[in-house]
Amino acid sequence: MLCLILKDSYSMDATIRLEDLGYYDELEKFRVENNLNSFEVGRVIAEHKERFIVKTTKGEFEAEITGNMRFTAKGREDFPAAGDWVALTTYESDFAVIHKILPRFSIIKRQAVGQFGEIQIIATNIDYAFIVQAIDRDFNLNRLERYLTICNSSKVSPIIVLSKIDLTDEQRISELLERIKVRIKNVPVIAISNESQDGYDKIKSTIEKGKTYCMLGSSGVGKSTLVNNLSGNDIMRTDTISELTNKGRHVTSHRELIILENGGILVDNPGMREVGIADSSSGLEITFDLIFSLSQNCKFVDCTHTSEIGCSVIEAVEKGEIDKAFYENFLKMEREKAHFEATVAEKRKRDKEFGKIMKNYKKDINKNKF
Ligand SMILES: Nc1nc2c(ncn2[C@@H]2O[C@H](COP(=O)(O)OP(=O)(O)OP(=O)(O)O)[C@@H](O)[C@H]2O)c(=O)[nH]1
Ligand SMILES: [Mg+2]
Ligand SMILES: [Zn+2]
Repeated sequence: MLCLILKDSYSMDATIRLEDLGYYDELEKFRVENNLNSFEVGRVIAEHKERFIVKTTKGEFEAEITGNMRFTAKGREDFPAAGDWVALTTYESDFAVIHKILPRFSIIKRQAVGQFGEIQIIATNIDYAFIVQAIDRDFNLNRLERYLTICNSSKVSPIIVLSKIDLTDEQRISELLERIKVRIKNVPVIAISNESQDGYDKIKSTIEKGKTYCMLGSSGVGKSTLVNNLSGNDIMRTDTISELTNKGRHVTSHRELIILENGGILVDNPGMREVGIADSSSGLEITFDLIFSLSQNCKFVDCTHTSEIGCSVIEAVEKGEIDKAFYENFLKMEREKAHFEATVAEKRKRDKEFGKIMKNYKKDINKNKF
């Protein structure tokens, strides 16, 4: 298993408390009510192919899940993920067995790349997500709205970070900030440079003790550099290091969690190339609330806002009241969501039918026994 040894700002101080990792009252209540007293509690700080690193008050443990957990799992969500609180048994050899995942208050997920209809968990129990986009070729409002939607469907508050501002001038920065403002309302935007550390004060002042933040964004936008600089330790490997070793780009390959000196908790993530929508909840409604509130006035209740007469959304686009690209991105993501939901429903139906066949088959076998 590939794994980094994680140091945190508490470094050699072994007296870490669960609260420092973000533990809160309801979890403790759940633990007591569910008779989990014989287990320890820890937080998953990294995962790689069903192996996990769990941090507890005693240190870090490499962990596996119980066979029972594996066999009863119905899908990806039944496996631990970075950010999860788990009940576990630890062994002296730094090894542990995870018995149960404690309730999650948020799950950031997307469509698994190359496996349509499947989901991938990015992180759990996240309070805020820093959506990092660089001012260079990476800048893309459609993609920004995708990230917002995955945050909005999972009760995670987004904060947009515009990075690498040292590579351009004031005028271009204001222009980009203005373009974000036209399409995205009510989401804080912080412009930063990891080189000059401009904007760092603002980032630092938004980070609260005991809250968990995750880094989302494409590869190479500066997520790990930001995490490293904020933590004061060189924990996450970034590109500059790999240039020194001349072995190609060192990208983040798995999810990691660290604690800052001010008590904030950060989860770094590998860059994502695709941000497929994988949720049927209200994510799109929040991201595109302007469109959803206009649609109340559409002539038809089932208006698709594509060609109908009396569509308030189309009217608003024609009058220039809503941005055309914003509207087009909405339609695209709506279609994608519908397609994803249909695929999931189809898959469920197939699984159910297969289950029935197996049941009948077992019955037949049993009948023939007598
Ligand atoms: N000029 C400039 N370069 C930056 C800035 N932030 C990061 N970089 C450089 O961009 C490259 C990628 O940075 P990383 O922090 O590894 O990017 P990442 O987002 O973690 O990438 P993945 O781990 O692949 O997702 C490195 O060479 C950094 O030195 C910045 O604000 N300005
Ligand atoms: Mg990285
Ligand atoms: Zn309409």
